[in-house]
Amino acid sequence: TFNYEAYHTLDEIYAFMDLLVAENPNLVSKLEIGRSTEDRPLYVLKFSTGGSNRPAVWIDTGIHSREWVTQASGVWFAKKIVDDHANNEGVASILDTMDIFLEIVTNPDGFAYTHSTNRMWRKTRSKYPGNICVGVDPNRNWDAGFGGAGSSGSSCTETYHGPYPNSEPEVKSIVDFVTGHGNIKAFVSIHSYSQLLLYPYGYTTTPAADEQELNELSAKAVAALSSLYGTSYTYGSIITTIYKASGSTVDWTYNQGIKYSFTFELRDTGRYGFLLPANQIVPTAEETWLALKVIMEHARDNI
Ligand code: 0X9
Ligand code: ZN
Repeated sequence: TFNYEAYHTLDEIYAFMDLLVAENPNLVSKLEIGRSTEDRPLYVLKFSTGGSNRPAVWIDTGIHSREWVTQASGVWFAKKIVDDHANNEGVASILDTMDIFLEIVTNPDGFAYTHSTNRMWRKTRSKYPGNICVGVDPNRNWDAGFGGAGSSGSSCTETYHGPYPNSEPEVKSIVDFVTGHGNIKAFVSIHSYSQLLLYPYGYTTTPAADEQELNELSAKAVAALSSLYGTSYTYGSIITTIYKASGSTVDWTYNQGIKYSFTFELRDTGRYGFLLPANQIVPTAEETWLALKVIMEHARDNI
């Protein structure tokens, strides 16, 4: 049986997904939304109890490959959705009206590289003619303030935005999926670390049109998260809470009309940083799930 209290390789996570689908064929299916630069499949798990093109929640983990607690939490979320559905509790009622899409390994090339070569690799693994260094920051590559301050045009930096918006297949595949679906109501992109819950914008100080609602929802989500183990979270807009970041995921999704667009930065606040000990995986996933449930329920109740 799968060990949720350990970090896993890409192959192990792909095997986990296949087993989850095989054991729960009437709830879970696996979509391939594209291929990575190194031709790895980009898999999304779909949790659906029926209907067609239902309003949906999107969750991605691991777009920054070194943020290992996020992919590990994504695995735990997948199992939690299945268990809640089987026991008719928790998220089960959400699945009566909404679908959930979960991309666990959003940057598989980077993730494989963190296992094989450099545990601290963040970016994709694309190569462009004329660039000295490999990789693009997939959280600066989106078409929202692309190329602005809070991103870099130098390929050797950690925040290199890439040659043009959506240059990275890992990004473009999500863009095509979201626009093709057309009915996504909440979009949550999960990073680590810093213990933050963030909403748009990152590229401009102009407040989001829904700032007040997003702020109040964040407060509720963070309260739920903290209720489990007392983990303290800060929340607010990206630019006012951390720093200016241009071309980031949730700014693009928000501008597409997905009102409930959020980024999490999971545990911790820097003691271990990206190297969070494995014994914190399950507690991190459990507490995060409480916040996600608040966001999903709010989206469901405001369709
Ligand atoms: O810099 C980032 O991309 C994120 N921090 S991380 O340490 N995970 O790399 C924060 C960016 C804020 N989030 C969004 N703009 N979506
Ligand atoms: Zn990140």
